[in-house]
Amino acid sequence: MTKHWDLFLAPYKQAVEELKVKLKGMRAQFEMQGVHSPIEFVTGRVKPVASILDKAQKKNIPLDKLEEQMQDIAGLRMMCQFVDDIKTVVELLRKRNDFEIVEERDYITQKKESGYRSYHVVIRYPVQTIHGEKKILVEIQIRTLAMNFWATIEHSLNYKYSGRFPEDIKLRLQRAAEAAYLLDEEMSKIRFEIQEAQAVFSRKQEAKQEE
Ligand code: 0O2
Repeated sequence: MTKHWDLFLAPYKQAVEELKVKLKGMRAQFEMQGVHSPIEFVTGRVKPVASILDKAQKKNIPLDKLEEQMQDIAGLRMMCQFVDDIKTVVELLRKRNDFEIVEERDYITQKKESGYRSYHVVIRYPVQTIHGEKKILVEIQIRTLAMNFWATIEHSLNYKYSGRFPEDIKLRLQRAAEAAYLLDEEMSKIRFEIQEAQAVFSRKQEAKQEE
């Protein structure tokens, strides 16, 4: 059974590793040009088998239909400093020709009832294997640091309460989501001040390294 899952997940693992390199590479290119990077950091993971089985059961996905129907077995996350950076990142993804975008879900203009905000791009990514090319679905979640903070906390609480939050926690999470939204708004308003400060800081760092 473990061998079966290892074989099934191998192309997903490969895709996550490859895409981490590619998406981190985008950040490195901005840095090299000395301009603000719309990408703060990138993470990636393959969904654990237990979570795949859980989700398949919840969403009634037959196990022989996982490849077509479960879009986030391979998942990447791209974190941005500012809400406007998300648009820039999505544009950059749309321009790439090493994968095809199959779906976009905007939970920023239409946040989920839980308070969740994020932009999801589902891509079909070609993995090269010894048996030829295999195209798999990968979900890329693009969000600000504030959105990520909220989602990370809510996700861990979800484990504790199995999605059935007591009313007071639900309310607090919704208020926290509102606070994260306001934080993003305030940061956007002083974006240019922040970027100027960051540019000065990185020039100082470079000068130090050259000494
Ligand atoms: P994990 O542990 O992150 O891998 P559904 O799962 O039914 O909500 P669907 O169709 O799979 O939705 O697509 P969706 O909503 O675009 O993407 C699901 C993923 O988005 C989730 O994966 C989370 O990563 C994230 N997400 C969606 N809604 C929420 C939310 O309310 N709170 C948090 N913290 N994250 C959310 P999984 O499968 O939950 O698992």
